[in-house]
Amino acid sequence: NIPKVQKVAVVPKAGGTIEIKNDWPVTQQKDLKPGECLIKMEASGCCHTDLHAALDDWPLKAKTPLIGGHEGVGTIVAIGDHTDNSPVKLGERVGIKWLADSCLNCEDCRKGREQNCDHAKLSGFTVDGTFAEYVVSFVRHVTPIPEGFDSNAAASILCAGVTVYRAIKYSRTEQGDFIVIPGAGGGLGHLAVQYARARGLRVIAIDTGDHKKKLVQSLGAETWIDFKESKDIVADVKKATGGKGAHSAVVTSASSGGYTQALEYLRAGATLMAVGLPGEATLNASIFFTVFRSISIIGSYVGNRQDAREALELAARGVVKVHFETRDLKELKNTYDGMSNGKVAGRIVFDLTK
Ligand code: 8ID
Ligand code: ZN
Repeated sequence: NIPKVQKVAVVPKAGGTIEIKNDWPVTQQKDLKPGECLIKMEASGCCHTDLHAALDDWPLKAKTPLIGGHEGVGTIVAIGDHTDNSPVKLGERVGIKWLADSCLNCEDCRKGREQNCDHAKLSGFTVDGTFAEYVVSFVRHVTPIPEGFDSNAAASILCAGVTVYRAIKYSRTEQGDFIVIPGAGGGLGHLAVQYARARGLRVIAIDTGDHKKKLVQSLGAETWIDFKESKDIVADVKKATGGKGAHSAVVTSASSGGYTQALEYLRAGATLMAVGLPGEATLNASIFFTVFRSISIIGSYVGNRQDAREALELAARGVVKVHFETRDLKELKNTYDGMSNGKVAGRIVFDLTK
């Protein structure tokens, strides 16, 4: 009993405004290709990437019309005929992440960088995403959700969580090291604070406003720097780290601002993990000092199937918690406005069961 039509949020053309449609067709069982599955959605988080896609402010172009959304949880209600060796079953609760599918056979996939696969399909970007009641996804890449873990709470682990989990995993930090998180009060950032704490790192959180300050302090940030109030962010980080600077920065701000001082407040041997994705900015690094101070600059892009499972496992055990507010999908436009103005602390999650 899969309905013929559904409610979705759609962007009809590049940079256009969002429309809520109640009569969007639902893909039926007979129309699923081998390897595809149909998921009845329960919840979807709203990532700043969805806003970049809707605004068309990236050098990559999304499909149109576009149903955005790429961190969602739901139940498999149909699987395409002739799907061999499916790792998931009908009735199973799974997550949809940004990386909807990859070939699993190329060098990138074999090396575990599935996100760099030339045949990658991207949820809410090159294929329709999770701002819908029913989504077509791919059995090989959906992620089983640990039993008993609330769907609304799990949703944002599928993008925000996995992304910062992986960035911190590869940040070459050790227990007791200092890590700076610009954008700490946002969706990715507030989870980065917690994954960093879980690894025994000392967190210096950079963002703005009292609400975000309280949030990140409650999550275990040791130092707070308000980027709108600080007179000298580099000096503030140096002071918090006993004069030497931090061992790593995981930059999760959606604008280039969060990157500006990062190379200056890092100590020798440190690692800059580039995560936030402003569309046009460049990173201005001195070649001389990058070499002389042995600085690593690493681009970190979402995560593979294993990263997703690891990030979810920690969250299901309560080691990290998504701080979220649930809304109706009709609120998508308001949510984007709030994000643009920096007013969203943590995440907004859409309840898709209503
Ligand atoms: O795979 C990836 N690398 C990946 C995955 C998912 C998302 C990258 N992203 C990108 C998004 O496309 C976006 O560019 O990460 C960025 C952050 O996504 P988000 O966490 O979903 O956005 P948000 O909730 O709006 O949080 C951003 C925070 O940055 C702060 C804002 O106040 C907000 O709390 N911020 C800004 I804008 N400028 C800042 C600055 N100069 C800053 N914080 C510190 N310093
Ligand atoms: Zn995302």
